[in-house]
Amino acid sequence: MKLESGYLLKSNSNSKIMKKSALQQARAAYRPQLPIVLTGGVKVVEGQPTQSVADQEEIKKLFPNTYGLPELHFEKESNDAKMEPINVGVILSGGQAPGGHNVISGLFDGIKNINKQSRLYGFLMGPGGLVDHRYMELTSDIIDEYRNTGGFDIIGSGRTKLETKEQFDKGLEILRELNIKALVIIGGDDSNTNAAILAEYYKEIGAGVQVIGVPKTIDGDLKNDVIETSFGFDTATKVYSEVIGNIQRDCNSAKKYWHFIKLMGRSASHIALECALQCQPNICIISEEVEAKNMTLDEVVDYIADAVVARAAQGNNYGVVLIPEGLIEFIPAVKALISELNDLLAAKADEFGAIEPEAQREWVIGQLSEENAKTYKSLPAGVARQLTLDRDPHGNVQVSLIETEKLLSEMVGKRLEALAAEGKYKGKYATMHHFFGYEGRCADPSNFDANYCYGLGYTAANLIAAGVTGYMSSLRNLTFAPVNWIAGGIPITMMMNMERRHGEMKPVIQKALVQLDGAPFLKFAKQRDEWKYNTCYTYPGPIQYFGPTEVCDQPSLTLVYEQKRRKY
Ligand code: FBP
Repeated sequence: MKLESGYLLKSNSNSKIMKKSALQQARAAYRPQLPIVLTGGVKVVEGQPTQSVADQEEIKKLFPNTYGLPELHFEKESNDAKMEPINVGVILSGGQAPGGHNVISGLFDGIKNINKQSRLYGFLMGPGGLVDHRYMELTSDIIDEYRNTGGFDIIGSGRTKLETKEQFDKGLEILRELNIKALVIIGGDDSNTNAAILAEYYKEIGAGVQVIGVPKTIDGDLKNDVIETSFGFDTATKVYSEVIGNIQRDCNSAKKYWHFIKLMGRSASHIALECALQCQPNICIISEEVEAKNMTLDEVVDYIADAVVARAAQGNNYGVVLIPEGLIEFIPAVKALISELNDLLAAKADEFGAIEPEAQREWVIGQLSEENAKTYKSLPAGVARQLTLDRDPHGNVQVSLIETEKLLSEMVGKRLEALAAEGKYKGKYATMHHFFGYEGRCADPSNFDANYCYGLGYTAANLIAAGVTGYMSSLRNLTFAPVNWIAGGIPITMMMNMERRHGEMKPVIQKALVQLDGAPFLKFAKQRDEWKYNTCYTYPGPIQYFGPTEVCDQPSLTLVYEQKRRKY
């Protein structure tokens, strides 16, 4: 169903009367910087054939047409020959991340540079728009409204998982009708996994449609040796760091609360770690470390209570604790429980669905192994129930719905009561709870994300021009000025391994978790005891869009520390 041009624009905001803030107006004029190699004619240089990160034989068997492709990078070419016009489709998939609109504007400008007659179609509300044939043409008027803005509202996003042949075939109908020869999927690890599967299928049946992925997610867990960071991480962590800094200042002024702050990021703790590096809170829990040290929930609680007791002894009954939202999944006993629950609920979905909600807890306990039933019973009823609720379409527990910050602060409170009874703690313990996630996902992109996203979109257009499929758009060298960034494409199969999903082994992009021997974690670990007992808060302040480069253009500390080792 073709929707009137500008459908979402109008339905969202009645754009004709939409009032623009002063910042919006000034920001619209920002011109993202492109890598120098993309500013004229471009030549494609092939690297060596690639291998998947693990399970090579299985992945090769599943992707016979797109496995082993070479890495590509672009070099400058004196001849900027124009090509035939091309029609391209674009999809925003999954959670919002700052900069998505700039990927689309970079893609738009890139295909117009190939040929002015090229056309861009946006599929509405995520991958579902492709299957249901809901789309709109993105014209220059619409694109100009959204340059350098946050959000995904230009075409909307959704979490429909593209996985069946029927969906792929249904999608192909509309692609053929619109004469679309390339589809760009802007998404996280799961959506890019599906992009690779779609690319393989279209290649196998000779559909004549290229599929290109773009690495998006505030979580920062779609990265590896060849994809330095996903877009949105930089802006989102800057927004959270601003607010954490403000809370720290409030906390240090009133000196009466312990603030428990949960931060988005799904499984990985990259967001919490980056915010800790930026703000120097008293405590930041890193889920990956909890797992590696085989810690129990009680041990995590003891670690926090230790800080509360020590600070109270100095008369400081206040502090800040950062908690990654995926923590609960990383407590080894809970992880084992979730894994069994995933298989159980996949195998007996109908039986479970037919049980009255009040009886579900007992039914689950009766089905689980003894060890996991014990863990399940030990969790507060609300948290245990959350673990049995619907997964997202990719099979993930919806960790953002679990109130870990309250769970921990209550458990710490109980521990302090016990310590007080033993005469080991004298202090006041008043708490505040926060959850930062949605606050940062649609912020106007920082200069870094504005440039990075525009460049990723423009690179995607060049990959389309190169005629390749099953590639992810890539920019590297990101701690240098954008003009020096290296643009190219990485075969998505290179990032894949086999993992258990919904009770079956599936090919998926390997998630990047915090590496405990990586530079960002080591920097944090070196300083955290100092931060824990003393008050060493730093206050990053709001994102600056205009001003000196050291204030406006700095990439995340995670990227800076990770890339220090790397030489190009
Ligand atoms: P993506 O992985 O799709 O980028 O989404 C990231 C995220 O923001 C997570 O941090 C969070 O757990 C989840 O989305 C929340 O999902 P929803 O938007 O469905 O509430």
